[in-house]
Amino acid sequence: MRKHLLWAGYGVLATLVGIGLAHLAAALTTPATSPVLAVGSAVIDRTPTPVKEWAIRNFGTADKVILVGSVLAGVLVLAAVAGVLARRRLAVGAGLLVALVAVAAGAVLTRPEAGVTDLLPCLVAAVAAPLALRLLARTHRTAHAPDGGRRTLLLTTLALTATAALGGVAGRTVSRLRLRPEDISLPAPAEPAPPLPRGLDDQVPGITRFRTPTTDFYRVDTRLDVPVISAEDWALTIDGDVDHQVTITFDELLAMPLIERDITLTCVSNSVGGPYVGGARWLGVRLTDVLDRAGIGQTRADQILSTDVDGMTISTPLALATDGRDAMLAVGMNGRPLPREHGFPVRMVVPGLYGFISATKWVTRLTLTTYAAQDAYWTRRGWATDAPIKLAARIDTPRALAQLDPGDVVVGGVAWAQERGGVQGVQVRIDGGAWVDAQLGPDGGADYWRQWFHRWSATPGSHRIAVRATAADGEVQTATRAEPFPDGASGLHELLVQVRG
Ligand SMILES: Nc1nc2c(c(=O)[nH]1)N[C@H]1C(S)=C(S)[C@@H](COP(=O)(O)O)O[C@H]1N2
Ligand SMILES: [Mo]
Repeated sequence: MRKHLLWAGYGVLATLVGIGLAHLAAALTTPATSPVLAVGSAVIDRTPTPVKEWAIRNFGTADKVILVGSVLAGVLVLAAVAGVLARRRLAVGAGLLVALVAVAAGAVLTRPEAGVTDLLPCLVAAVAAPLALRLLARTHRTAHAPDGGRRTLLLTTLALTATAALGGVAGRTVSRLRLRPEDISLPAPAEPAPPLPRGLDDQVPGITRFRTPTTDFYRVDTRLDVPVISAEDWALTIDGDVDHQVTITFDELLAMPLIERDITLTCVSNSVGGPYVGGARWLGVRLTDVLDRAGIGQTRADQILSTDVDGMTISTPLALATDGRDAMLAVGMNGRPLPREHGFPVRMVVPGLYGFISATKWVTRLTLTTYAAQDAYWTRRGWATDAPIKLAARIDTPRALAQLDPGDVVVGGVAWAQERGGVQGVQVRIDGGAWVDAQLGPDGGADYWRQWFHRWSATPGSHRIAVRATAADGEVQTATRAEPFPDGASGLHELLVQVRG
């Protein structure tokens, strides 16, 4: 038994050496081609929608950490088996390790824009892991020969552990360095946004900030890594059913008139009261100005199929994107170039539509086509093609199940009503009583969220707080419950609190 454990350990160590060095090779070339990340991405793309929904609901943004952890755990179990097999016959154990790498290579090659050079990290793993296993097997035999050599075995183990760790850490460091933003300066907007009024941030403790700081902005995408694109290499092609196909460089894009807008981005995966929503100031070129370069006067298209740098696709209803709303190809966020996580160098932002049908990050192609002819990533997974952001209000403070002192309690949060003229009113209801008007924070524009608060004299006991929003177009937020799939959650945000006696 002890022998088995020892050999299982050799298998795991050899595999970690392969993974660590491959991770470094990937960081230096294309981060997404790191074997574990590639398998993780392949799993994401093949996970059935209900399972994905469940994972996002229960683990939130940690779903990816859990996914990569599970993939890694599975690999290491097989690696241990390979080690045990190598005890009898090295070739069998090494063969299993190579087979594992082959699975990862398959995952790398199924990535939409994969090329042969993307196999480099897998190649590194396919060579390093079996070599490490052989080294361990040989040193083990020598160590257990009559004349000993246990010191050498210990040193070999330590050296290989260090190699694996250094590979992993160096890979991480290189990736981090490459993720640093590029030093570019953006022109001033031709149409600046008015200054954003001071929000209720300092007045209502616990309320969501009126302007989401860029570093706190939610991130939702299908990737485990962040693409590294240089503005100089970037270009946008507009093709499909257009008068003439055009390609625009980053400098050409910046030479067009820029607009600046405060827009609240919202993810369809939010359950009622969910966290994936943020307010930022976006700088970009009007989408219609860009489409006009290619000419869409004669088009029979009904969707804009946008493609990102790795071939991931998002479709946006053409009629909605060009109906006069401030849809843009954004280059700036909160006064700075886009961070890489949020789409550097260029992303789409379309007010009023959930991100999954509008907010393509790292966008490189806009294809004018029809829903009948082409399906985007989420369309194939059953999500709606037409998904306006639903009118919603969220309670930020107090927290659900909070223990409060009786007396004055400030209930507060945010509400959003993009492309409905903005939020006109917010009402609060305690214990199923009458709806009472909350006070609204300042107006940041029709496509921006609004903060609200309500002073409540809390009495001892358990209480239920509910909130609902009204839009400027008269719509009142529905109480009818719907899950995020397929076109966004609805229902009222409601929570329980305890007031001490
Ligand atoms: N290339 C690409 N763009 C994407 C996605 C993606 O997976 N890949 N996710 C979309 C979704 S679902 C949302 S809600 C927004 C989120 O943008 P953020 O991460 O900047 O907040 O990006 C959208 N753009
Ligand atoms: Mo989303």
